[in-house]
Amino acid sequence: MLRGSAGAWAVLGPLLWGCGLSLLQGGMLYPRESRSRERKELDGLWSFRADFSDNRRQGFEQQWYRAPLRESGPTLDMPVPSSFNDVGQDGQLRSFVGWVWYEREITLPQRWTEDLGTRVVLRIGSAHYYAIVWVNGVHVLEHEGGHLPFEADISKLVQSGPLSSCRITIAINNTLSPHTLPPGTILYKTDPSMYPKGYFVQNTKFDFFNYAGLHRAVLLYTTPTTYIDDITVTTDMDQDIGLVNYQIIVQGSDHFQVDVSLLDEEGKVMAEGAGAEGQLQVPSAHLWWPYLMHEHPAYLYSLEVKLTAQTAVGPVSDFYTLPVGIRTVAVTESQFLINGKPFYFRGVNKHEDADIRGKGFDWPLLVKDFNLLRWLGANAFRTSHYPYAEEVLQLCDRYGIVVIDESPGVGIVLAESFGNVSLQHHLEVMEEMIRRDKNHPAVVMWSLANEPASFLKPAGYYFKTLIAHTKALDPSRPVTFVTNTNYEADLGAPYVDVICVNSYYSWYHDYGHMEVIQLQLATQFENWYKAYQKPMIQSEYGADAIEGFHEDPPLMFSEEYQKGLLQQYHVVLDQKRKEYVVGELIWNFADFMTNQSPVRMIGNRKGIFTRQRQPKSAAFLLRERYWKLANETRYQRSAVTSQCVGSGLFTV
Ligand code: BDP
Repeated sequence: MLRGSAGAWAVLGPLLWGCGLSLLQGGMLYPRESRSRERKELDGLWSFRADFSDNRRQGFEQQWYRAPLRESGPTLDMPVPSSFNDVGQDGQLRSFVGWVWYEREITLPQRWTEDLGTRVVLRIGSAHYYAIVWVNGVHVLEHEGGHLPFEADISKLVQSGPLSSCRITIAINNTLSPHTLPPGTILYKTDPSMYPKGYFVQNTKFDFFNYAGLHRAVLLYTTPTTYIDDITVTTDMDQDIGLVNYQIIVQGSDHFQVDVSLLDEEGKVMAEGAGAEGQLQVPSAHLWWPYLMHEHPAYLYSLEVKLTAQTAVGPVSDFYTLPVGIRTVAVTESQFLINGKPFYFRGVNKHEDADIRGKGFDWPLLVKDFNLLRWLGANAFRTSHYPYAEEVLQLCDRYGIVVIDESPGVGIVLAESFGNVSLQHHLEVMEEMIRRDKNHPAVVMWSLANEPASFLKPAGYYFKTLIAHTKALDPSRPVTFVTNTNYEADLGAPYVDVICVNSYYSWYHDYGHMEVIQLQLATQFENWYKAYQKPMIQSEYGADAIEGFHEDPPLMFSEEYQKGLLQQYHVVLDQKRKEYVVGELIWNFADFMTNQSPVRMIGNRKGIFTRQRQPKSAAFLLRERYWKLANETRYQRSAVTSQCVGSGLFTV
């Protein structure tokens, strides 16, 4: 039975989006250059200071934003994008909790400050966790949430008089509370015989280091004052005709014309339309297929949008080009379908994490990771446990790597984190996330959370509401959250489309006893399926291994144990994938940093690659498996070979 046909969603989608369901103002298109748009990247060295004062509020009390930061005290050079934690030699800064201050002075092109027909926007890709922004000492914006972009129109400020430079100050606080996403708590330790006055620590219930700072690009971009504010695209198929539904939001004028053209990869116009809303039809459409599922995966069209408007200052044009992949997604009782064909997630869980830069965006790392994914023969990953940089999703679109896009709802375990304040924030985060990521063909499912305490009483209402809202915002994609709760106790599971379960048999319990894995895993799948008849994904499984540690017979933390544990899982996955298991995502792609603890040896070592992206034995095992699976789920004309991975092409 089809739970929701892509066709019905495609019709409903634009209608619902048009109803103004969203609480958010404005779109969040990726800032691309075009004939009418320029960008100025502000990556590089910023001035930086952490506020070590007892109450962490000295920066506000002394108004550090009013004058250049160097005038209120010493500053450090801080690279952007990067976490601030690991670039220095100061242990106190590494574990700092509170407000840090970033500042950058820039010179603006003359036209930007003089042409009143130009709109200048400051865009911050992500600032973890709470950010306040000033331009030339004037407060322009605040944002909560460390993983999604936010922006402010600063035209008035930079066009208010003769001015060629502009000072941007950003104060960022990494403190987490029971109502933030992810949640956390501050614990004051008051025993004077053990701790100095005012001593506190930040506790979290998630297993990665709470890196902080300006993690993604900060930039300025321009548009005309009448501009394309948002584009929403959904796609469908009618026989071999690709249907591209589009809706365009324009700001700045009520008198405008919108023209759209859809170009193929050769730049040939395949369909044209006029008006802010409509449907384009592409005969003999090339579908967007996942990696290794087709001889030409990840086919992308370009939607060229042209806006023309009459304004007080004369005619204005704005241009924006959006990559579009035509594909459908649907879920049955036992299958996950992409373009009507069963899709099996052969993949990984990742983290945004690396030496020195922490969670700072880094192109070489990103390209390396995609080369490793394709070397593995993987076709999917989950953005555990927060939305990743937009550039990551762009590469997924280009390479056909399917994404389960996860919100920062990780570690929701306190009862108070299921209350209305938290729920309201989670609803807003889903809006921000869908607003940013809705047009990526690679994104096939939303994940709302990881391992919440979904057995707690308020969890039922929480997930029911959250899932309904997410589906109303985007009826075109299935919704899930990742659980480790017992199947009988889980109050959120009734509302998801796909059951995603994490389990660590023979690791966190029955340790050292790999012989119990098959029985326990088979029981897990059977119980869940009997209860829900929904497709299932093994969304995490794995074992720590320190590279170079060898023990045979296998002992925990050796490469042999990690490999052996995965092999036991694979036996059961091979049985159940013939029935209703639609995917397996290893925990984790690479080793990553965590808080210090007696069970973490410089971070979590469950990577099949080291933190420096070198393979452990398990990586070769998985590579063999994934290429074998790719050959089995043959939609292709003949076997694929791993040799073709270098070119990213698939040969027949
Ligand atoms: C899972 C969590 C993941 C952890 C993993 C582990 O979802 O974030 O890193 O356990 O303990 O329960 O390695």
